[in-house]
Amino acid sequence: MAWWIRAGSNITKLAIKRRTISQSIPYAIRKTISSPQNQYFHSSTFKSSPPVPRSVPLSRLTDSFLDGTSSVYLEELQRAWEEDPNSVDESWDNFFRNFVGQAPTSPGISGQTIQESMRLLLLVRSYQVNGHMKAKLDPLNLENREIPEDLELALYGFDEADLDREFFLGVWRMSGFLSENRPVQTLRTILTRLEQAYCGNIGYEYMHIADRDKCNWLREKIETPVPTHYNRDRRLVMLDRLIWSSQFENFLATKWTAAKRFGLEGGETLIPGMKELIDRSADLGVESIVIGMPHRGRLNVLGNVVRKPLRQIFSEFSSGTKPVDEIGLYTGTGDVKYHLGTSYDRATRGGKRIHLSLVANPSHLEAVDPVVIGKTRAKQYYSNDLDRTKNMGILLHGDGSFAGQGVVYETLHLSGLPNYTTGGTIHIVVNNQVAFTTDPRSGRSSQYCTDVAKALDAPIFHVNGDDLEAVVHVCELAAEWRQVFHCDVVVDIVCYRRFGHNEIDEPSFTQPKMYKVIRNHESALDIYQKKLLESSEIANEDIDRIHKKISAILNEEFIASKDYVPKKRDWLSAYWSGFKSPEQLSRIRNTGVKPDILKNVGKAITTLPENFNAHRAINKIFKDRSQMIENEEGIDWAVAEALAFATLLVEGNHVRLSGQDVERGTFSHRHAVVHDQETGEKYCPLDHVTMNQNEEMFTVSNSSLSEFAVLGFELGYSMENPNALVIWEAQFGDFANGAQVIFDQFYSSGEAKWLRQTGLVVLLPHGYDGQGPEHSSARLERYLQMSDDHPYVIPEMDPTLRKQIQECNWQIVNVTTPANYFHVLRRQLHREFRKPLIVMAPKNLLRHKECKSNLSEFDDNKGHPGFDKQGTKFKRLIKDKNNHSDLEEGIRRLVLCSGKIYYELDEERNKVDGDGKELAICRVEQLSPFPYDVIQRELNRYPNAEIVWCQEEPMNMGAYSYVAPRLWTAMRDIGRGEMEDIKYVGRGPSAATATGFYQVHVKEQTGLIQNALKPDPISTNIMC
Ligand SMILES: Cc1ncc(C[n+]2csc(CCOP(=O)(O)OP(=O)(O)O)c2C)c(N)n1
Ligand SMILES: [Mg+2]
Repeated sequence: MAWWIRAGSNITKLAIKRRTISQSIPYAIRKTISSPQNQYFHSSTFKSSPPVPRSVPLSRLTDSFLDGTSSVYLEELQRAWEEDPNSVDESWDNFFRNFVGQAPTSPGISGQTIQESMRLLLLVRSYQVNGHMKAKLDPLNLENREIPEDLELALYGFDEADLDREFFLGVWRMSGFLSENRPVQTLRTILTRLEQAYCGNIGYEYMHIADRDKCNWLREKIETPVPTHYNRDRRLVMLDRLIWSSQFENFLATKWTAAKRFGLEGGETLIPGMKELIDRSADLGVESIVIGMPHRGRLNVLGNVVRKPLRQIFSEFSSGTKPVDEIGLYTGTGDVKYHLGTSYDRATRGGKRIHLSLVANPSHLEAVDPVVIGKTRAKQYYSNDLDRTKNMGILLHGDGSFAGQGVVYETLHLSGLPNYTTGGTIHIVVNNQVAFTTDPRSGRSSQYCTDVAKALDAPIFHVNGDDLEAVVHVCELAAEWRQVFHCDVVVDIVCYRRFGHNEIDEPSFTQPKMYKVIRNHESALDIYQKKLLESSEIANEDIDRIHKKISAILNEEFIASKDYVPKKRDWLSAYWSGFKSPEQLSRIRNTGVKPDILKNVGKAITTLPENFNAHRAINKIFKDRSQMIENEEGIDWAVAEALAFATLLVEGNHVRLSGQDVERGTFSHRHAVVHDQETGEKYCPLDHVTMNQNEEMFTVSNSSLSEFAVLGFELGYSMENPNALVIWEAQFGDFANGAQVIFDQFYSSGEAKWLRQTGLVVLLPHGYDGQGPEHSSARLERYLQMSDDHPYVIPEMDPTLRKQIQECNWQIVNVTTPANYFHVLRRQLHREFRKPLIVMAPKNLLRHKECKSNLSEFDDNKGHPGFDKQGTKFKRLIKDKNNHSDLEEGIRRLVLCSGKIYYELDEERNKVDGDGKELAICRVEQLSPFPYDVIQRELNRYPNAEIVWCQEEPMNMGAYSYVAPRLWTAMRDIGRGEMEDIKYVGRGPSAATATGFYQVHVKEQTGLIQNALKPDPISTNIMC
């Protein structure tokens, strides 16, 4: 521990001791130290001996004001002094010298004076650290906060009589009160400004930030010589905006008395605050803002901030959001009005235009956070916003959800990561001090609902929501902070909720006392109007004029809303023009690539630079890879993936792969980034596929250890521009359940609810190889259950008319060859629509000797097994390997399966039916939407075969319950049998996904494989 901590503590003890003494013997000590000479500090004018250093036992070092932040400060001083004793004030020079036993430079300095300065300094620090505890944040004044002792003068040995004495505060290279231009001040001046700055209607929390420049910047803004004053023009604008905010809610309340709108009443100052924040951001260079927010005040933000036409909002209130009379136009399922998103260009106060988009969100609080951040990051990429000053994210939160939802923390932690940062998000908490019916006391363990942001070094500005100008002030400050420091900041608007959680709720059931106060509490608008009238700057007529103007517009818009005809779907942003909605047929394209391109990119992705000292094993891998390309055979999974990425890059697309440990690959198979063993330098072959390739065009990035936030981020990223292959890979498929909200609320249903497409790919490692219950299953069944393709109706399957995929919510594949993986990835971009793709990714197939493809299967030349009428493309079903003819009457069993179990079945078949005369095995590569046409083709090929569905997952898991009704539908349609003709061979129903005992696993696995291929007919389902 630094010696000065002991010193500081010593002084604290002195201060405490002195206070105790002064209580019994008034002023006894003060008299000694406040001799007339030291009212003005001049180091040369008085002489006394320096204080004798005294050590304090460690056990007594518990003073609160020598906590982390004070210590950091003093440590800084010590460091500065050690480097250059002249860099600190002479008094401190002497102070430090005393403690290290050196002779002071100026023997005339009073130790007592030094102590006074130090105590004062500690007082200032205490205000900086804890002043917010005394700030008047609660408009209802119900808050019962204890004011910390370290904000009391007495603790530092001062009292009333000292107020008009001048003190020396030091001349540290410090902003605000401790700046060089005001070293000598009276205690009263210091205290008054400390109280004004830190204990008014704004509570600043920033002393947890370790960066000195950032703290100084804030001190400069906070510790101003006089409080901020807005001129009449600014005040009129603020007033106008507050009236808009207040009248908007009143208007909705009177027109739709029983509708739920999650009104903003009690927190109306949010709207002028946000508008000022946006104006200020635009002044500072921001051109586009992505906003994410919950239900509270959403309509108000949509109408007044984003400027969605009021007539449209009103029309949606009256008739819902589904457009009528638009036959054939895809409308999806729609969503309730307070979840919808929109985007508009808005004029700002400074005469600029700024693009605002409010992202649609589900009811799940905070789930939209990472989506907004991902979208913002994508905007930065596509607009070449290298310093991230043109595109910014704003997230609004409720107090309950900000403190309670883990995704908040997960999202905050993306903020500083190189491949996820957006250069700072502005968070605004509409802190109405209640969450539905829950009081903060029951809702969180931390003092503030914003404490989670302290982990990030984000400054937090708490503000009394009744004080419009204070709200505006901190909103502007937040905008400035973000543009200067490019990191997150939090504005906590402490307000209240005038009505219940929604308009039909009764809040007094649960918060009777609070609501008694609220009933008699003046609105923020009344308070502000009064304040302006009192200042005589604005007259009653001015206020009336604004009210009348706004109410006239609201009424006009209401009348216009009656004839409002919803426009054609406005779901395609500029980048998406030409993309097709589900009802517009998109041609099926092939995805093969010219052989010379394959060879060229193949070389780029398998070559490491000369003089690069890769690990020996990596060198071998790259050598093998280069052989694969050269010999045009034996292409493995990793090379196939890299070929897909490389060919997409050559075609000008952006490729981004993120997830835990994806650079190397969880199974040490990808090696997308290679590390020089001597220099530690990294090399990413896929960054060198085209000439002068933009560094970010191919991005592969290890992510933070979060599923929810990272998947949400990639989802948001993928929605910005369709010409990108964006992939999230789970470490093991089972971990994806940590991101379940994103799957349920966004990924599977976003297009249906909000008409927003995404081509995001999710890779979920899946497969039973004896690793136990947690690392075997990616829970295929869950995704299949959420697929919306009809189990009993076969859609149009003609290749020229087929829209099956377009009409479904997503695609789920369980691919078994490297070439098919290559094509399914490329297919994502080679079509005129975008659709989510979930891939059950392999584990042991990554190195399986049979799981290899020839380079010809990737190319577009005729004559290889992947080539058909359309050219080379993804195969939804892989036929039996024995090249059977169109009719094989001798085959007695058709085993249908999916995924890596195929290779085990095939191995067994080689033993029991080497020439493939009796058994046929087909792989269903695309499970959803179900490939009815090719399934029927295979059923017709083997008219006498028993039909078996074989899977390695337990019966209640895997694809069985999804496949069974669809297979039946396919069979029935061609008179090929009924449900009971489908025989199941696999594991029995189970609670756990897999056994934890390896021996049991082996027994089950061999059992199911042997049973699926056994010589006797299969008369009943077999469970192993
Ligand atoms: C993840 C999630 N859990 C629960 C809910 C149900 N819910 C809706 S609003 C609400 C209270 C939110 O409180 P707060 O964040 O303070 O916002 P406020 O409504 O007070 O503005 C709850 C629990 C939800 N929407 N999302
Ligand atoms: Mg709340």
